Amino acid sequence: MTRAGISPCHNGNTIMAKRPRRKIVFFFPSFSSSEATAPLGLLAVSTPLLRAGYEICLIDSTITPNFKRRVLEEVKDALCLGISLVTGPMIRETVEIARAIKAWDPKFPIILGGWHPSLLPVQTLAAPYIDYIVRGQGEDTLLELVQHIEDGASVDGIQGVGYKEDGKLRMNPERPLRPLIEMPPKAYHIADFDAYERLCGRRWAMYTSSLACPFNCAYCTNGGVYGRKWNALPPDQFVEETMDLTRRYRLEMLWVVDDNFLVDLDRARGIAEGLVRAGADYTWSIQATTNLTARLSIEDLKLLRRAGLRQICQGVDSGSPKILKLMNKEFQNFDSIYESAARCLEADIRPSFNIIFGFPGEGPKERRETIQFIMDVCRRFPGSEFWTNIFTPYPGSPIMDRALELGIKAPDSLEEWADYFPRYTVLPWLKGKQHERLQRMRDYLRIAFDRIPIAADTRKPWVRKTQKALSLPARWRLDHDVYGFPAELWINKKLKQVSQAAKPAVDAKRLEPNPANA
Ligand code: B12
Ligand code: SF4
Repeated sequence: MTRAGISPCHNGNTIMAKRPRRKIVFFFPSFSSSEATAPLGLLAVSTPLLRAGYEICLIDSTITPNFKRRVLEEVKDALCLGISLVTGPMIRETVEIARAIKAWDPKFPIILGGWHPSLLPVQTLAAPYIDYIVRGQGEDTLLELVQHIEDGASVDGIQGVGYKEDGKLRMNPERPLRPLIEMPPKAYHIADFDAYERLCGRRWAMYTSSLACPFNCAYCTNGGVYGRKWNALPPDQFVEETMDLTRRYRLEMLWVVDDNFLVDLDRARGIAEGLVRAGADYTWSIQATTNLTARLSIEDLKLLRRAGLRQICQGVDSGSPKILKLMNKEFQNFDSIYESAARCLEADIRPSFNIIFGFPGEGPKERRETIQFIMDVCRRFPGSEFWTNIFTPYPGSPIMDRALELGIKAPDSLEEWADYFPRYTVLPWLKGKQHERLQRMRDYLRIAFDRIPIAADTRKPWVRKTQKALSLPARWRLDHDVYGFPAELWINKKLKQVSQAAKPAVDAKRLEPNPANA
């Protein structure tokens, strides 16, 4: 049986849909992480389709070992396949699935949506195995597109759609952005939270409460898709929806993936007050800029803590004033970073900072400044955590043209973008010995100070203790800028090998429906 008419994925040998071709199959390619949960973009575009009477079958390759066979089975009685992807490794499985489907039926419609097709629509559509791309918000666009495909009608004029006609690529005009408050709730009920929990060790979900960000950091692609006009859900809706969501699916945690949750401080306070009143018993984390976090008083932060907030992820990005300027991050000063760390910790909220190494203009001097800054924050404010990345330039970001001038080669086809990240963490201006040295610094930073990932900590106590002991020589090395003969890294690698938890074999298809989902 279908779950209340929701999931028409074939269950054993039973073929669900009697009406021909009213089923849409969605595929979510793996982003190679065990910190997996339901793909929000696909849950968002599902609601209008479900409301219009379509059936949805969602296949997430991260929780479905035989995903290719499953997709090929499910498309047999479906109208079309939709895939959601960002630039990088997700493209590999996208291409694999699309090619396999075209080998089975060259006419079966394949639609790509999400960040990569939104930022590079023409090149994505040019792939011979792709029929349609959707740019930007997909809720309204996909519904219209699917209805036209079903009717065999021309899709000319459907805003946000790119398509092929007589071998030519056609791009319809963009669809104006709609504020989040006008969007329907996401179809969380089609997600298999049991399977995600088995993989990740924690039961959690993502939630969006605002769109866009008023800032314009040079490496960020958000402006190109969501613009700069921040808009948000009111506190009541946040409280009501998240209470319902966490209770219905027994979630222990929500990651609010808004680009900048704290733009409106009164809204944040309203949400916290509402959650406290409602007796919320889940924890949550947010993303926000340090300047806005530093605007919160200690009372505000304590209120948010009582409401379940446990972590504020903040893009510090560099410890060098010169690099922050090049990144267009003059809105953030160093005082605000220290203030934010101090106050968050006082309120027992984890300040979680991101760093981007290798931004154009960064040399050994600026890298050293950043390392010293990280060490200083972690020592003065124990409990602060830093996550580091190496810069990858993305199309659609303000820095992309400069990166091309500096020797980055943008791929010419969809499939070549699959290797773009992480290949382009080795940059024309950061390669060879310099790159190796940076990777070593990052490895030492990882063991020098504790960080708490989303996935459950499966390390044995003795592994944890030994890793803790390694943090002391790691800090010494970072202080003295000495990375030769990295014995601690070698020991740590061995420790990781012995403590690696076996990945559970999860096949969503074989799972019993969760009564909470019905
Ligand atoms: C959550 C998140 C993650 C999570 C994903 C967790 C998960 N379980 O899905 C994690 C941490 C794994 C992650 C990783 C990375 N991420 Co990320 N991530 C995000 C974030 C914050 C939210 C995504 C989200 O769910 N949004 C909410 C949904 C509702 O919105 P949406 O995805 O935009 O979907 C809408 C449309 O795009 C469209 N749509 C989406 N899918 C589809 C499908 C179809 C068929 C259709 C028609 C339409 C459609 O309709 C939806 C509703 O309107 C975004 C930033 C953002 N503002 O969105 C960055 C973002 C997507 N990530 C980004 C990047 C760069 C990365 C990393 C490369 C970072 C890194 N250096 O490691 C990795 C890549 C991982 C990999 N191996 O491929 C970039 C993508 C840029 C690009 N060119 O693709 C973004 C935009 C951040 C940024 N500002 O630069 N990420
Ligand atoms: S603050 Fe974050 S979301 Fe806003 S522009 Fe900068 S990187 Fe992008």
